[in-house]
Amino acid sequence: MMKALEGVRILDFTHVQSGPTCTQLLAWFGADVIKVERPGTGDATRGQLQDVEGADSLYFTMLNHNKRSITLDTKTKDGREILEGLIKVCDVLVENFAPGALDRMGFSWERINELNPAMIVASIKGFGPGPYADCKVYENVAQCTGGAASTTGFLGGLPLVTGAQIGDSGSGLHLCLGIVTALFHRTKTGTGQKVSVAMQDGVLNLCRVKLRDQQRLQSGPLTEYSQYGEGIDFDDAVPRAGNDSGGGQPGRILKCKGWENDPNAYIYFIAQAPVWEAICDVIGEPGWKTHPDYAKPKARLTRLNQIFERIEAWTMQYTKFEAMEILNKLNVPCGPILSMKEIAEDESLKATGTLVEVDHPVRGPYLSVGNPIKLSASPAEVRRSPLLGEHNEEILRDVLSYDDARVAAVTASGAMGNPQQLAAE
Ligand code: CAO
Repeated sequence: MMKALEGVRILDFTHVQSGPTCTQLLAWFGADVIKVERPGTGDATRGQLQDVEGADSLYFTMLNHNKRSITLDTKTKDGREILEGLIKVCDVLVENFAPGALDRMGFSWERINELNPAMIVASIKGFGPGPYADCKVYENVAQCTGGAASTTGFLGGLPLVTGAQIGDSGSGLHLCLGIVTALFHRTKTGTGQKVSVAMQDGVLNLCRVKLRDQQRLQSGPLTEYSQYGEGIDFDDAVPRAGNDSGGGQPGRILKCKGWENDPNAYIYFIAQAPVWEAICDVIGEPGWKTHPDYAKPKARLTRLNQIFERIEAWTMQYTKFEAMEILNKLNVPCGPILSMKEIAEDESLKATGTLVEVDHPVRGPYLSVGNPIKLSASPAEVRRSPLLGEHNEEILRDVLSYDDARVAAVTASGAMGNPQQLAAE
């Protein structure tokens, strides 16, 4: 079966999380991803949060599947020459260096375009053009500057960052879409272009509904927020809304049986209007179906705390899975709060390949998240991440057509790392 991106060659200059998320997706879709890493250390995440001594960390292995690795000091003469060769034969260069690093390396957009006019150059930076354009950025900085932190948490509490990596992995997803779009454009025009994603922009895009609410504030209070029902005035900026549902249907996280000892014995419950009558029946409040204080969604808005307290008295009689089963039959949108342990043991996620067990020659088997995007004619097969410089020689020979003498000369030059160490490997 032909992979969707078979024949596309990616020069992967990414590191840490945002860029590698993007190139891993491209690799899963079938692109040949050549990861260029600094000799000796490689991507810094190889050595970060290590759980098995001497083995690449899970941080690295889980973000770099299906790629090949070449070590290259791009600031040496031979290293630069190899990089130039790779630029000429690759379709896309992806990077997430600090602002200006690629230019300082001698590979400006103009220079790359000169070497390969069809090349697409895709970059992630923390910010777009503007006062912060030169700043280095990590995940939580992007969550804070893109509107996520100020709108996450409880009213009166600290702003909060979320566990979902919307700054890093979110930007990688955005960039990936930009790249395949630019590839499509290139098939029509033959020319490359720059694809840029700022992490702040990516987070803001994911916080679109909060910018919606910012503007709605001008027309009055946000009636679906709990604070409206609690009689607390709104300020001039979107407040933190706890676990309120972001949409037009009120929702909350409610306790389930065992909540006293289990931090995840909760269910997210959405009191969707079309199933209101079924909710009233199941919780034992049939009178609410016709009572003027409860029958219509608008009337319920000022009583959400009281309503959810009553629903919670019902959910607390059941485990989150029992409650889910009962509510699903009634078409009530809901979901148990799943711990990472429960997710890691979920057989249905394993059956679809969303969770995969991967073997690694140094660390042994580990669990990873596979490709969440399923293509029927191009299923993703997850292969382990490369060891540092594992494909040095293979890439020189197969991609750049170097002969024995040239491979030996480049290896001896030190451009790919300490020659003695390389010989020992
Ligand atoms: N050969 C030679 N030099 C190399 C090299 C190679 N193979 N690979 C990298 N380098 C050099 C770079 O050229 C750069 O040198 P200069 O500073 O002299 O130009 C240097 O290594 C460091 O690169 P960096 O500044 O990108 O790395 P950092 O660790 O200092 O910063 C980060 C990391 C993530 C803050 C920064 O890269 C960044 O802001 N990236 C953009 C935003 C982003 O993606 N952030 C999310 C990261 S995931 O949380």
